[in-house]
Amino acid sequence: MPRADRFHPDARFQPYAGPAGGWGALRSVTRAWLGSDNALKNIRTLLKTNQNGGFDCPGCAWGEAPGSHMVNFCENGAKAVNWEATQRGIGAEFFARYSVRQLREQSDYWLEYQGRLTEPLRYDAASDHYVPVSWDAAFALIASELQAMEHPDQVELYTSGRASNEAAFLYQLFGRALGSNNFPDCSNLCHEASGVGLGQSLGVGKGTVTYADFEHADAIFVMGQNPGTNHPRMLEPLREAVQRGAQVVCFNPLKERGLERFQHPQKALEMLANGDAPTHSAYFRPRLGGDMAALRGIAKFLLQWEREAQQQGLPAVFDHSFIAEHTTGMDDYLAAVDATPWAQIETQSGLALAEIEQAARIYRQAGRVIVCWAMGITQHRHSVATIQEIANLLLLRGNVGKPGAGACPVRGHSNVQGDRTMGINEHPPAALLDALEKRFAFAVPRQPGHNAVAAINAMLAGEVRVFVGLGGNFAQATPDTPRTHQALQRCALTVQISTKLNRSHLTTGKQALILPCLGRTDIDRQVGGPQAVTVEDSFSMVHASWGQLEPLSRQMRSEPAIVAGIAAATLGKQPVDWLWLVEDYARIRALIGDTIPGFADFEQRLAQPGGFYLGNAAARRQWHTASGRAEFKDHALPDDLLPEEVRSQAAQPDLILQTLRSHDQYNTTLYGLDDRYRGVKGMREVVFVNPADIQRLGLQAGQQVDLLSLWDDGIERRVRGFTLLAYDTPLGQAAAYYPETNPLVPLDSFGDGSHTPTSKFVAIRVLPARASGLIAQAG
Ligand SMILES: Nc1nc2c(c(=O)[nH]1)N[C@H]1C(S)=C(S)[C@@H](COP(=O)(O)OP(=O)(O)OC[C@H]3O[C@@H](n4cnc5c(=O)[nH]c(N)nc54)[C@H](O)[C@@H]3O)O[C@H]1N2
Ligand SMILES: Nc1nc2c(c(=O)[nH]1)N[C@H]1C(S)=C(S)[C@@H](COP(=O)(O)OP(=O)(O)OC[C@H]3O[C@@H](n4cnc5c(=O)[nH]c(N)nc54)[C@H](O)[C@@H]3O)O[C@H]1N2
Ligand SMILES: [Mo]
Repeated sequence: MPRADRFHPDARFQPYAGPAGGWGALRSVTRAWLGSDNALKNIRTLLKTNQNGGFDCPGCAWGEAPGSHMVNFCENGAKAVNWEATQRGIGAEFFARYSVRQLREQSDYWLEYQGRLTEPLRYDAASDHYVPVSWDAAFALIASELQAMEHPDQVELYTSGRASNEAAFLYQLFGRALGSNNFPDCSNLCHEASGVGLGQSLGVGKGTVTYADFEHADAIFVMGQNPGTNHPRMLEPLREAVQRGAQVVCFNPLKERGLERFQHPQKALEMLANGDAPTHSAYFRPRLGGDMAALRGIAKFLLQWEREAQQQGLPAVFDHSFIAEHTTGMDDYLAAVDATPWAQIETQSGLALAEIEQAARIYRQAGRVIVCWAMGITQHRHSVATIQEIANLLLLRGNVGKPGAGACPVRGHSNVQGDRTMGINEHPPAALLDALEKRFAFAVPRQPGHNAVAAINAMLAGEVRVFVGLGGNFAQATPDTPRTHQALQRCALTVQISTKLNRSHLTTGKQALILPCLGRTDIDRQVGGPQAVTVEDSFSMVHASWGQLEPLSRQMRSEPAIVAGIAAATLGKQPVDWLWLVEDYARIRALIGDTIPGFADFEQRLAQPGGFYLGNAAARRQWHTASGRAEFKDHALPDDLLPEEVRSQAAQPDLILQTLRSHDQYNTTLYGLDDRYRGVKGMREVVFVNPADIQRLGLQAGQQVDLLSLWDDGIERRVRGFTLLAYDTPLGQAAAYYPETNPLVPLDSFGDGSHTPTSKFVAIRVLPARASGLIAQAG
């Protein structure tokens, strides 16, 4: 039934008029569960989400308020849990019924909707069906393919950010014992630029704030992020901040409903009525990719005011004692600020100077400032430079390493940060490799490995024998979909360790395996009894997660057990007794304690309620940078946001397209076809365009169009039959959902220094589709 047809009978577009959702959304979710096959059990499950002794929500990586006793889940966390904790399962019978070719014809939504994967499966090319295989035979097949590699770098070990610390640690140890650092991961597609940018500027590749800092901030900048959908639990501290008079300042080309609500929360209005409301939060709508220019503009105002203050003998705008004691490079940076013309700032940011001045004033007036960001900042060519501009701005007023202030890249997957900490890193720090070598006595590979883009290129070049996906949906999450599919198909063996069926399972190498694993909600029983796993949130808090539900099938295995099974079949007991380790995960945690900084006495510290804080050097004003100081970085603004590869084309772009998430999806997992806050119902193949642009292009709202992306490599990149929706987005700046638009993102269009695909900046042409019908559009 829930096959996603292109034209759903109830497809419609009607700008959302009701009060911005927030917690009221819970009502609709409750209704949805009660109609689900699993409602009561799921409600019980949800009550345990994110609480001590319960499991970590498999939704986002936002952290928990310390000592909070409320029921901590949000609408979209509820959907994530409900999706995982389904009673429907698919095994041999399902795969006997459908060939892989038939499955490929189904939508991504339909594939996952079928339920949990319940038994290990091997692809039988002769019949084009998946058939049951024993775990031992599956492990033996992987081992024989790995042993047949001519070179250790013929393996790609992909990780998606739901993998636990324990699974990730074993996985990286296994890969390095094989001799490779090829660990492409979802971070490469996500917050890589934050890690690189902050690492160079502040000496830590993570955020410097904790939850408590939100309670002390005078201003919180939220840039390129849609928390109402993607981090709903963040709305609570944002609302609280506004209520106590702090400024919440948003930078987003779209008026995202969740952010608007916190712009004018009810209580702030009440306070206004009383006449003593201290706050007016602001919402700025830059061009796609315009944030660096906006930030530079803010710095330019600060510099101007600093000079005026000096001339007039007024209190300084900059925090000179902090700058003198802790930083280096400010003079070069200020020279770069001086050298940036106002006109360039204005055109590139898409903001009026008065708006930038307003933002600068808020920044200046706030004693303590947090800057948060997500994909609207990280998925651009100049993302590293933009993030370093955020760091520059924070440093100018000493907004790092004091309560209520700091940098807050808001992570995506619930344990993506932990996976990095555990060593899922194609560019591992030498200290990690040294520690592994010391503890395990084998020669650890020192050459850097492949990130996601490099992995696709290596597969395309036929250089990869085995691809393993520890979770995720590599085929759909990565750019240039047809090429990525071709890349996976060139492998001798593709292995997917997964909870649910997705297109990566249908994009097979010559041989392929599906290995069904337990999810966060499932009870994980090993020889030593039920096991907890651990995760790290965006605030560097590490805590345990205990599955609560009886697994749907006895054939599912835990991620650590699967990784250990592969490793034992391939390497025997080298360099550790893998199977012994997974009998009791405390044994894995002991190894983590021995090798990963911050994890000494791991097991004991886990017993602390709420887990423990890993610590953060920059938050203590210790700078693990090249210079030993926090470093101002003096990048010039990009000459032109349009890359040369687009400018060189004969045709010029009609629009710039960002690819983003609807309210009803978790990355490539679609929970439904609606996007409530944006007013879309029953469709996903839509493109949001400013009405004036629709007119300029001689098109009509509701019309079907093809989107064509421009890049200078002669490859045609096109998606067909998207519905044009007239939407309040800045002129020239369009939006459409990912993953449907990934065929438009060129593999070679990635961030400088981060290699993250530029998913928020795709130059496109819009052409009327041949078979063109109109979708009703109200309001
Ligand atoms: N329910 C749910 N939760 C999720 C996810 C999910 O898919 N569903 N995904 C998880 C993951 S892995 C991640 S990484 C996060 C993603 O969280 P977000 O980064 O919030 O996700 P996106 O939908 O990509 O939204 C990007 C936002 O940035 C804005 N934007 C785009 N380009 C620009 C720009 O150039 N400048 C500015 N200032 N803004 C811009 C867009 O308008 C949009 O509001 O969420 C995590 N949480
Ligand atoms: N165009 C465009 N592309 C993007 C983005 C964008 O904004 N625009 N965003 C990027 C970002 S930020 C990210 S993080 C990536 C996401 O990339 P991925 O992490 O690779 O993709 P997901 O869609 O999160 O993976 C979903 C699959 O994970 C499996 N799964 C779910 N839970 C578990 C579990 O507990 N264990 C295991 N082993 N498997 C599990 C299920 O089989 C499910 O089908 O996509 C990126 N791609
Ligand atoms: Mo992400």
